[in-house]
Formats: sequence, structure tokens, C-alpha cells
Amino acid sequence: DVVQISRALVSVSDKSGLRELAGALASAGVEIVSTGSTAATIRGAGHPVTEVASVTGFAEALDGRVKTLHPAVHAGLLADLRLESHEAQLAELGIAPFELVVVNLYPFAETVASGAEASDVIEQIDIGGPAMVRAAAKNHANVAIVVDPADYEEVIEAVEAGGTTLRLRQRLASLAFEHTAGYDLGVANWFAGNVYDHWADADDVDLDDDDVDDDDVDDSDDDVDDSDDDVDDSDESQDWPGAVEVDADLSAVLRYGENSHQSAALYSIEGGIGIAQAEQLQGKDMSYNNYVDADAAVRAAFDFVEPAVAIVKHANPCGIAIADPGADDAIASAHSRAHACDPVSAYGGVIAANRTVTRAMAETVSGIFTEVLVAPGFEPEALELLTAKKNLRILRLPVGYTRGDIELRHISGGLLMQEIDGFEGFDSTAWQLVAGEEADAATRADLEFAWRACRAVKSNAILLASDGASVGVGMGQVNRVDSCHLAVTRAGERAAGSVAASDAFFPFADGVQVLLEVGVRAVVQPGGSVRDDEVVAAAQAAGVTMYFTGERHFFH
Ligand code: 93A
Repeated sequence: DVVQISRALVSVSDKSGLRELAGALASAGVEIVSTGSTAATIRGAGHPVTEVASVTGFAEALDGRVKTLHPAVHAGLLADLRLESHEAQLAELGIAPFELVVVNLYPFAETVASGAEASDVIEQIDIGGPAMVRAAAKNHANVAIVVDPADYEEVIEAVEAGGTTLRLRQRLASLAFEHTAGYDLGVANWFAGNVYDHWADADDVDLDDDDVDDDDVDDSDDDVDDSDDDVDDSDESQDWPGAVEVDADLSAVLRYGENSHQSAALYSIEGGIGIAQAEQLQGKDMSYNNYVDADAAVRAAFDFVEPAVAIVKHANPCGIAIADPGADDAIASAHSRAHACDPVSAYGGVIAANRTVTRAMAETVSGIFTEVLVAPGFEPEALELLTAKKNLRILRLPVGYTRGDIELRHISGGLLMQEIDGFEGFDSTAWQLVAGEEADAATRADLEFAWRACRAVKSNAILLASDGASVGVGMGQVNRVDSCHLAVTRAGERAAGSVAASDAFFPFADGVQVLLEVGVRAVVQPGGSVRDDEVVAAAQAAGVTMYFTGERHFFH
């Protein structure tokens, strides 16, 4: 299964770690094929590099829109060399295969955040990059695809050890598809916001002078970030936990803090693309608690690539769901399913959607007392319906919403800082089956959903799910048994046949026993307790499937 690397395709906008990578590949005798400025950087560092134009026989065309979109590149990425026919065809075409692809995409979100014109934003929609990423990821049997400089080191080690393993290539392929899916989601959300809100009245878009009219919306309060500063154009990544500069400006004085006797304010971090930068379209002023809950809700909804909705109360989800794949209106379906989890708790909740809110979703939301609705965009008919609810706070997320890389939390006399528990791919095929039978496809999909959704629940977290929707959430208890009881009670009859996720290991079998008694059909949890044997034995005795992920997701 080990694929030896002799030819690599490297095309990156983010040049961090590029010189070191190119140096290591060159020393290992790997031929590097590269695009314009990537090739220039590699050559500048003193390493040999082949221009992609000499591979395709075509110079970059259409202002760089067509660089790598060529059969000489894509056949080299897609050939499955386990098949003699593919090998023969490549030879006939005179095309050499690639075994390694290193690509990261045009900085779309950063360009949007910089306040660039629509026409400039559109130029930053990467087409050739995702095509290469997806081709290489599809062909992971033969090719390793790297989209994140953080993975360079592991890949260099593999190259030096004689090649990439199938295991590594599979993991990288999963990350790659998540990466392109997330990227496209950002693009889709930007279009949704812009088409509906900025271009709706512009019958005639004059392409000649790039002068798209996007000024007919009230953005007078929009003082989030109008500086001309570059976002981050340094080539060197900072070593963790090196210098962290946080430049934050007072953005709003809030009516009060968590309680009415506490004063409070919102500071907006320069360059941030998060909840603090969201635009309030209507409703009462945002409160301190609204911000905390909206942040938690958006974090939960955006942990999913699929259309997803999270409903949050007191920073905990009382419902998370992805759309029913057969639904006519995906985001409305996700909302109804999230709401159905716990309609009692959803009263007065904060709703976050990771897609544009449709009229159908707005209709349902209108009938439910809701504090805040936050989404990347709103259909005009949806906004019309929702604005009838004068008190409902409606927030539109900035395009390219991201939580950033780090989290800060104040403690007396200091600050705690950590990397975020981010939106990363996990490879459920790497989970270890410790009890029962291997899950069928539907059960596995539910387990994956529950494992992801569980990350948004404060510890100790137990989340029961069915068909891509939470049905019972046990959160914030000081022991895991109580969280199990809570999840099961909330799920009621729906607990039977559901799957369960636990954010950390079960220290004793008692918690799992609570789940087994009500007929939970599969459990996913990190494992790692000294009493794992007892926990596994309980699942085994009940004939229930249990997986260990080896990784926990505390959220406090
Ligand atoms: O303009 S594209 O959509 N068309 C292409 O054919 C293409 N090939 C690579 N974008 C394309 N790329 C992107 O260029 C890569 O994804 C990468 O982000 C960037 C690297 O270009 P350079 O090496 O010139 O900086």
C-alpha cells in the first residue's frame, strides 16, 4: 500500500512552509511541478522546479483563470496505476503520473473580509485548485493530497521513509474533501448574501468597468473593518504559542452583562470574521447573553458541511440536525428536525443555520418565540416574514465565517489560550470497534453525526441521535451518569433505537448501562478509561455496537 513519491504537483496561495517542503522533496529526489508564483518561490529558495506550462504545453491563459486545467495535469492526477489499462493509456499519451499533490486555495474568505469589490472577490473563487484537490483525493489509492501546511511535516517524514501509506492517504483525502466543501460553502453563502441583498435591484451589471452596484443597502453602521491593512501576507507561520497579537476595537456598549447589574461591551477583533462581525438586520439590541448563545449556535451549525441548524439555550444546544436528504427545502428541514428534539427548551432560543434562511424556514421560525436568528443569508421573502416579528434579532454572518484558530478565556489575573477544537475531518473508519457488530452504513452515518454534534454540548456531554438529528441531549452535568439520564429522559420513546455519543470516556459502566436499558443501538466514545473493560463488557452483553475514537472533545 505504500506509494513511493517521485513527482509532486505543488500550487499554493498560502506559501507557509513551502520552502522547507520543497527542500525536503528536492533532497528526496522528487520532481516538483508548480504554478507561477509557487514555482518562483521554490526557485528562489534554490530548488529545481518544472513550470506547469512546460507540462501542459500551454501558457497560463485568461489572466490565470486557466493554469492547471489541462489533461496533461488531470490525467496524471486521476490515473489509477493499479489498472494496466490506465498505465498503458498514460504511456500512450506521454503523461507522467503524480504521487503527491500540495494545493491550497485562493484566499476567498480573506478577500471578502478585506472589503474587496465583488468583481475582485469573484476572481478569488478558485476553480483549478479544487479540481486538483478533488481529483487527487478521489485517486487516493495512488496520490497523496495535502491541503494544509500543518500536514507538511508528516508527509515529508513519509516521503523520507519511502512513501505514503494508504492510511495516511485516506486521512488526507477526507481532509481534502472537507476543505473543498467548506470552501464552496463560503462561496455559496457569499453569493446568497450578495445576490439577494446587493444585486437584487441591479438589472444591469456593467461588466466592463467592474462597477457592480452594491451600495443600495443600508450599511451605514457597518464599521467592522474598513481598514486597508492586509489580512496576513507573511510567509512564515508563527510557532505556537508564539506572539499572538490581538487588535480589538470597542464595537458596542451592551445594555448590561450576564446580569443587569453588570456593565458590558463587545470588542471586535480586527480581521475577525465571526459573530462579533455579524450584521444585525433588525430586532432589539443584542445582549451579552445573546452573543454568547449565538456564538455557540453558529459554532454548532457550522461544524457540519451539510445544511444544518442548531438551537441553543444557555450556550448549550437543545437541538441540532442536518437536513433530511430527501427534503424539498433543506435548511427548513434541518430546522424542523432540530426543533423537534426539544420544543420545550427551544422556546426563547437562539437559532443558527449554516445556509441561507428560506421562506419555508422563516415560516416555521415565525411561529416559535425566538431570541436570535443567525445565518449567512436570508431570502427576501424570508426576511419579509421575519421582520413582522419586531423583537426578533436577525443577524447575518460575515462571509467566510470562521471561528479563527485560537480561543482566549479570561481567568483572574490572566488569560488562557488554546487552539480551537476546530472543524476538522475525522475518519470514522479509524474508529476501533470494541463491542457488537460493525455498524451498517445508516448507523455509521448516525454515529458520525452524533460524534460531531456532541462537540457542541458542554461537558459532560451525552447526545442521542437518529437519522441525522439529535433526539436527546444531556449536558453540563458534573457526572456522566446524570448526563445519560438527562439525554434518555429528554429523548423519551425516541431513545430506543437511537445512537449515542459521549464527549469523553465512561469512567464506569453505570452511564452506559442507562443507555443500554432504553435500547440505544450503538455508542461512540473516546475510550481510555481504566475501566474500559467493564464498559465494553456491558455493551457486549447487550449486543450493542461500541466504537472508540481515541480522541475526546471536552467543551467547558
Ligand atoms: O485560476 S484557477 O481557478 N485556475 C487554475 O487553473 C488554477 N491552477 C491552480 N486557480 C488555479 N490554481 C490555484 O492557484 C491554486 O489553487 C493555488 O491557490 C494558486 C497558486 O498559484 P500561484 O502558484 O501562481 O501562486
